[in-house]
Amino acid sequence: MTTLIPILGDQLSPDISSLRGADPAGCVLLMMEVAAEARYVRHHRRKLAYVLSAMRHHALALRRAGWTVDYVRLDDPDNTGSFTGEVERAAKRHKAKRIVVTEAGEWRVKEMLDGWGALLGVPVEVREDGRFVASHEDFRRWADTRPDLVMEFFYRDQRRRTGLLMDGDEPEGGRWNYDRENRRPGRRDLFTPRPPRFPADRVTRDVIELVRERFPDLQGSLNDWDLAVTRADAERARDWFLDHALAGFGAYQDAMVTGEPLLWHGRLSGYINSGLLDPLELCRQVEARYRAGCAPLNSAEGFIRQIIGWREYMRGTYWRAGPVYIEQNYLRAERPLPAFYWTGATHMNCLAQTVQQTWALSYAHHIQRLMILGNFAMLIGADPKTVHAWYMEVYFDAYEWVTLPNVVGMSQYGDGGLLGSKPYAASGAYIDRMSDYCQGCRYDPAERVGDRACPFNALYWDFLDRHRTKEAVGGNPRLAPAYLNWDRKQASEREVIRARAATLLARLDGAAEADKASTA
Ligand code: FAD
Ligand code: DLZ
Ligand code: SF4
Repeated sequence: MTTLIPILGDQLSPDISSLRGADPAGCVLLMMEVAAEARYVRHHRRKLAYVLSAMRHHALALRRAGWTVDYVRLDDPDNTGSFTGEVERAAKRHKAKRIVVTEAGEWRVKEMLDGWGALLGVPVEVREDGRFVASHEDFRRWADTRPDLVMEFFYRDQRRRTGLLMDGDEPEGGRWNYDRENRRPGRRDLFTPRPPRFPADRVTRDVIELVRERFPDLQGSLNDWDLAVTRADAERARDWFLDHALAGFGAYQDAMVTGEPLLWHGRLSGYINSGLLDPLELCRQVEARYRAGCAPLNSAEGFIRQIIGWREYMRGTYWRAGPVYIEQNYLRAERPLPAFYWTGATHMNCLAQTVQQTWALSYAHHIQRLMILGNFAMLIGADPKTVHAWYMEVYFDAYEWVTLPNVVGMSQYGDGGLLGSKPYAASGAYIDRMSDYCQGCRYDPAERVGDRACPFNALYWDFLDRHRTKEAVGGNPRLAPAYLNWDRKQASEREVIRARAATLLARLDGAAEADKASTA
């Protein structure tokens, strides 16, 4: 009796739940490269090549481990182009009596999996993904007992659940959170560690060629390949992070420096989300470095909070909020994203740098995503769904369960504060403090009005003014000091700021109209 076990492209873990208890003699593992997944967003070509190469390498590793793997390539002439079509074909090919699969990472694919039983007439067992500390039930139980879903309290439960950085019942060092110590600004003269590079092997070179040929309409650099695509290389990237970057991770977590995409970040998110690295094991290794005196507590705690706190909180929120979450638009924002999000052609240096880096590497770190790209999109009133689609396109770690709450919730405040306690809106002063971008910019972060004034400034004040009547903004106690500052300005100054913002927004709308006309 053959059991068919589909392994999806983000399930590249040897101990994925669908394999638990399986007997290699009675199972066929199915891996499918399908056009529908390659096309459901306009993926960055590097992301596409990363996913396909990691899948091919994982299939080789599974075969070496004794599994029978039926691997369907994108260019297989009989490939139907969808998960369901390929599972149907494989079920017939192998006369499958049963299908076992680990749950999908997004609503869209969950619906497919839920339909397989009825379609194929064989029992389908969908197993929970065990690669998270909190199960769906754990998160639901936590959330159902809370009036508001504050991440910090979820995180503390996760620390207790895992025992990470605990001293008995108390947090290591006496505090749960060392974020206050994690705000050192970026400077050009920092001696940053050099990240490892993983040149393309034969499998990756084939995939790069395939992506170039099959997806000429997609954009994103495939040059200077540097991503890990095997578990062994992902572990090398992890070891580099632990040995060279973790110690500085905390202090410089929010810093941004021209030409330094990683600084002390690990760029491990893509490997974790694909299944090449185990998040809990990684956290235990981080804790061990702290306990061995190789990393300060603010770094270890900061990193562990991102993984067992933010990452799991995002996932819990995604599944709890339901498929309607993508429609949330509390601020009623409707603008398209400016074309420079695809080209980097803007005089705003912070945006030009982060957009160009994104299209070169398929990577940007958290503060670039949140406080440059996301902040600007929110200030101009970009439609959160469109913004989400852009983030899904560009980053090699993007999967809806994690991208959607980060974009629509955290970054665009589309859920009106379900997930974050205030909109992450900031003026040029913040970017100037945390980065060196303003030094190379034609605009001045200290000016609010006039042609040389940093656009973030007028847009920031205008954003607050525009949304004042919305309870979760105007009535938000965390924004009270900002509104106090706004109210203290002379009425005439407020008018000039509003006019400057209106000019900037009209210029964006004009550029969008011109784009539309030229492509019509
Ligand atoms: P580091 O700073 O070195 O490490 C921290 C690790 O913690 C990451 O590897 C990641 O696994 C985890 N982490 C940190 N913050 C978050 C968070 N908010 N949500 C989930 N995990 C977190 N992360 C994704 O994995 N995929 C996405 O598509 C994604 N989209 C984002 C969109 C926006 C608008 C924002 C603000 C954040 C997004 N993030 C996303 C979270 C975070 O920015 C990335 O995980 C991080 O930048 C990855 O780089 P790194 O591995 O070098 O991070
Ligand atoms: C992102 C992606 C892409 C581009 N291609 C494939 C693919 O061809 N085959 C596959 O199994 N997975 C792919 N993925 C990852 C899936 O989109 C991801 O596994 C689903 O969204 C389920 O969460
Ligand atoms: Fe960005 Fe303004 Fe600084 Fe220019 S001056 S880099 S637009 S924050």
